[in-house]
Amino acid sequence: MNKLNDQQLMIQKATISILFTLLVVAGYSQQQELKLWYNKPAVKWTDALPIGNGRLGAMIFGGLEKDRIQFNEETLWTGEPRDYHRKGAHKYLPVLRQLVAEGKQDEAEKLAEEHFMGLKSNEGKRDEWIKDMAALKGLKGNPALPGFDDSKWKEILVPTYEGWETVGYEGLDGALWFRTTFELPGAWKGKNLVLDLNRIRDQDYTYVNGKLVGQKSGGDARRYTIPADVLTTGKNTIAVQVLNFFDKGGIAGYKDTSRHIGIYPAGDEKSKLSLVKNWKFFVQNDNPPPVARFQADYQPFGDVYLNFAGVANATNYKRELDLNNAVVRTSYTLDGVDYTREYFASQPNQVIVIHVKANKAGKVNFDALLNSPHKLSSTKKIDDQTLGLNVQVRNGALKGESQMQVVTTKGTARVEGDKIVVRDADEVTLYIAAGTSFKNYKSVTANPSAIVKRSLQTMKGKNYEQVKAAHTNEYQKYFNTFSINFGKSTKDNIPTDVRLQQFASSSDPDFVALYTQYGRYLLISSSRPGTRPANLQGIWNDLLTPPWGSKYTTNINAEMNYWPAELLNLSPLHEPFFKMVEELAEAGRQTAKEHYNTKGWVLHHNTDLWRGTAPINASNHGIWVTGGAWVSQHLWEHYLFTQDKEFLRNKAYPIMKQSALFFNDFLVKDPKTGWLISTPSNSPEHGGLVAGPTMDHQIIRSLFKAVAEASEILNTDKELRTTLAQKAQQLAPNQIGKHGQLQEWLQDVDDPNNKHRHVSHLWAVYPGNEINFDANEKMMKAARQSLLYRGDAATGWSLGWKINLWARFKDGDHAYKLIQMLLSPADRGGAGSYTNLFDAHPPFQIDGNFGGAAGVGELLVQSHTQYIDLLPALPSALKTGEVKGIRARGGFELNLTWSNGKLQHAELLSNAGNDAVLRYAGKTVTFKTEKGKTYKLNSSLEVL
Ligand code: FUC
Repeated sequence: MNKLNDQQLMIQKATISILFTLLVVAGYSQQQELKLWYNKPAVKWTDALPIGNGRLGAMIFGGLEKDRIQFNEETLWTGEPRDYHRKGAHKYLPVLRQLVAEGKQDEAEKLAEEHFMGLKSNEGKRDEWIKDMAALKGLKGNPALPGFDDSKWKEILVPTYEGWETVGYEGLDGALWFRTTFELPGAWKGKNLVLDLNRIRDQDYTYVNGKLVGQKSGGDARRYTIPADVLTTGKNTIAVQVLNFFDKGGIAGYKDTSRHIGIYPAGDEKSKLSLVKNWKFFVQNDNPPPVARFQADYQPFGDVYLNFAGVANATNYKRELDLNNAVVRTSYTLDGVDYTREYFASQPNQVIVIHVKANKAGKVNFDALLNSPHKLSSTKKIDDQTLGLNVQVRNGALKGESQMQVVTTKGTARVEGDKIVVRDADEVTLYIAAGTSFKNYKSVTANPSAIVKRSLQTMKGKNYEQVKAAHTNEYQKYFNTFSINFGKSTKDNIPTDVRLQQFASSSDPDFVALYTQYGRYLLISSSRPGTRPANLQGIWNDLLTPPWGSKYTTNINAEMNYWPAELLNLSPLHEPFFKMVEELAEAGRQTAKEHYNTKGWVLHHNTDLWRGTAPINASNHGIWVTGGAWVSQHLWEHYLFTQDKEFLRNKAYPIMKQSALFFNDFLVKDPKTGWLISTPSNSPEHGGLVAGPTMDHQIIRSLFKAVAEASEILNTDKELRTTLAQKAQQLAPNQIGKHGQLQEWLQDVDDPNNKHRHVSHLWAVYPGNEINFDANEKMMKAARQSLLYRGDAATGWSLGWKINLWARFKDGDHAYKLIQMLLSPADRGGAGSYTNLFDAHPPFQIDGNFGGAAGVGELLVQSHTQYIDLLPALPSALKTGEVKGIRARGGFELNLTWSNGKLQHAELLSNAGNDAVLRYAGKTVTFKTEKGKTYKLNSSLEVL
């Protein structure tokens, strides 16, 4: 073969390979299945599939005989509008600063605990209630006594390791009695015994044969001595009065369930007689006084149950969530008839829709119930086709109302008692509307009935197909702005739960694409313009006392929820977050004034529906001052991506400026170094109350820089610009410590073996941009070293953060390893993903879904320096693929295709007409762009 032929051959090969890539890629776009699917119904809540329209959310179980649709409305929370700040707390600021400067952390935290934390809600009259319970109020007879007749009491298996809530008593707090008996072994006669119940939530009075043998409150072990003279030959009676004020209740036994509660002779635990068995129990009082709380909890609203009779022998069962149209479907075959149920949450009509049909006439039969876990709730008939549900939260001001309306084709559907009875129909549609009395964070005067009526009215004259088409159109407006493919999947035919189990050990790049799109789906479903932003669980919560209140944690989690918004082309969905920031900026003024005596506004590490901004929980982590600055950064990022100057002028800048004004007043000079520092504060949830955590300075520097830049763009506040620029210079810099690490604190005290989940001092790598390979390679390497010390294993959101960090460190393979960890089954108890691909902290917390999705985007395009980097951290596992609609700062949108790890083709849409600076594989091109124009580039970055 001569040279020319060789070249020709190469060109031919290259052309074939490009054509092949284009064909394959074009093929993916059409065929891409974007479904989560299963061949069995959900058992656990985290098996169920989520739907949502930003305001209403629901989890679909798809049970054959009993289908459950657990739903939420985003404004149903405990609590009420109130002041959260502590008046005059700032008087303690100088002494707190002094104490942390002197390294007297314990003293500082103790003082802060007493005088510097925000205010809790009012505590009820606990002592009075306890006295009443002790006086056996509401009881006939005394259950402590052996002769008491408990024959009418119910039974419960004791212990309930995770609280009695988990065995059918959700929402139950109060005073309960538990009774059981045991036979005294002959050999134990005359001996003192030990009754070991270990953990009881919250307080107990424990009796043996009517004699009080112990009482305790809190988490201490219950190991009570029973004097020999209390015991009798034969049968002995144990009676425990348990008082539970809030959250999990009951005799909880041992966390390690292989250890048993029981009774044994003192000093001889080995011969313990197990008391793990059914005990008798009785609710003496289920209305304990309210518990004082720093912030409120997001609440479940209700449940729809659909009961289908005689379906146990169904075949072909399948349930699925189709991300392309945001519809969940359950299908099965029975006696030759195909049945389908479809469920979606419509934004245009503000209802949850359930549609049941069969492919033969008159075959749809079921009963539909509407109820709620709230104690104060009731179901009633509204009219022949409509059931109504009223709820009132305990410990709060809000009321909610819901209605479920039925529409049938043929057959009958009527309200009978507390259910809708459907018989012999061809097709049935249920519309569920809900609203609450929440008007805004200062008022609870909205009218839930009016909201419900309005929703139901929008459907008048429309059939199911029309409602569904309107839903799909509206949803796809967001969803279709972006697509991602990593090659045709060979795993579409495997149920998602099995695919999840296999992911880490198999090659399934398409699963990463599905996961990324699922992240976008979850954001669309929990955060539509005009709604509240996604909270710790998005919009999905079935618990009255959810983990961390299912609120907004602002030292990482709330922000992480919005990491995909700009990058993955869902910019309009950032709006609810901005609205919250606007409200926080308002509420946080008071907190700034009362706690710090400064101008501007401050937000600490949590907020809730009522926009609490003061420090909560405990002084060792609740006093962290840069929440406001971090959430403000999102406004600036929105501007960077969209180049929307009106937004910058009217929305973003005023809030960013006020946040900067807070820090302008707040920062103090460190006597030792002369730097400006943030004190007192905390490196989120790590290391207690300190002076000058690195993260704070990174965030504040970034804010000052953004405000200065924005003021220049808007041509305003020249003086402030100069001040902030100067102060940014004086702020304590990032420092490299003795282990080659980026220091987390002012002092070089990092422990390289520390595996804490928060990686706060890496903020300037991601989501910030101060530390990067272009600007400061040495510091970037130190940051990388810090991350290596922290290790890979982490909670769900921490994995999500680390994926983004490894992307910024341009190490796609390391990022991919963490993607595999995030996409590993969590049902074994660790971090990862549940069956429905919800992120597991554990427990469920949605931030990891969003952090993970953003991280995948960050592997493909980065724009946080002056360059738009194409495929900056492509993992070898994702070596062929295509992304469309991914966005870059400067107002750009990109489509990229790559094959065998090499860029093949790029398209750049310029939305703002800025100059484009693209970089790929060490090569940079710069060119002018025109607004609205698309530029095509080849694999060598030549504009075609
Ligand atoms: C922060 C984290 C926890 C959890 C909570 C909601 O406090 O440190 O891990 O994610 O938020």
